[in-house]
Amino acid sequence: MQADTKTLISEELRQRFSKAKNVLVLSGAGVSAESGVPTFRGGGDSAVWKKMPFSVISSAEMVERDLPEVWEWFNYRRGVLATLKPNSAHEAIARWQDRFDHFTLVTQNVDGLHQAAGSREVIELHGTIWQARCCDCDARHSVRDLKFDNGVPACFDCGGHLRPDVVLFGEMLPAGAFELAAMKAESCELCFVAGTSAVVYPAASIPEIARAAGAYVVEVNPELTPLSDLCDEVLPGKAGEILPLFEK
Ligand code: BV8
Ligand code: ZN
Repeated sequence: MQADTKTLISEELRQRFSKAKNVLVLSGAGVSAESGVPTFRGGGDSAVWKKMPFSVISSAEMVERDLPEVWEWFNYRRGVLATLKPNSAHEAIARWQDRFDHFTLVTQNVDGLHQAAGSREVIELHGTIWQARCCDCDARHSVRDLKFDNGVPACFDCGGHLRPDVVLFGEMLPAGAFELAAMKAESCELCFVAGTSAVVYPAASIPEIARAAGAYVVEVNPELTPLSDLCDEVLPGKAGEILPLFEK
């Protein structure tokens, strides 16, 4: 169903959008869904690798137990991503950064599609699939440079094992990323929560922080989430259809 520009966005929200000086967007996997990236939850729990749910294959335990298998899963995902392009949701969000005096994009996505659409200074709470990190010395290397002998690439600095530079279940977020996002959430006046099931913490606390600090919080999602009740407005539908309507 095509989103209807007249009925979907309230007059109050249009006014707030046109006057806002400080806006924050928290994005999740649903923002990349219209590009063809499978989401993790909803839509049939589609992220499964060799019969393992993603919460098993994308876990800190799996890095300890079977790092080559973890690389195989991430190599497969990068292969899929390499063929995909940003969609109209990524593009709208990229345009918004030049529209407001202060704009912050916080993403849980590791796919790099926001940057591909032109977004700058993206706060990547869960890291990026396009970078590897050394298990021994913590050095970061672009995955484009890696050589996969025996399934696990070696660090160019110390020769240690590299792993994907993403935040797996049970792992800490990158130093300072959540703190920066929380600080921005405290000062924004309008907060969009787009394409996230809002069940993974601490990411899901960003809109809670914004709301507690007085921001107007708007959810964009075809499904309700645990956050829906806290939101001032819920726009039911696809991010790629709804977000561009704000400029019409
Ligand atoms: C940590 C790996 C500190 C990367 C992922 C409080 C209570 C209970 C548990 C916890 C808690 N606080 C922390 C935890 C533990 C845990 C957690 O949250 N567990 C939950 C699930 C119970 N959190 C952690 O472990 C975090 N670390 O807390 O560190 C610590 C550490 C150790 C000891 C003590 C403290 C780390 C979390 C990182 C998780 N990493 N994956 C990878 O392989 O890619 S999870 C995964 O979920 C992705 O990374 C993704 O970023 C994240 C969130 O998912 P969403 O983006 O929301 O996507 P999802 O598929 O769920 O939903 C899609 C949505 O889109 C749906 O709502 C759908 O309706 C919608 N949609 C679909 N199409 C569209 C659409 N919307 C708009 N438009 C469309 N077209
Ligand atoms: Zn190293």
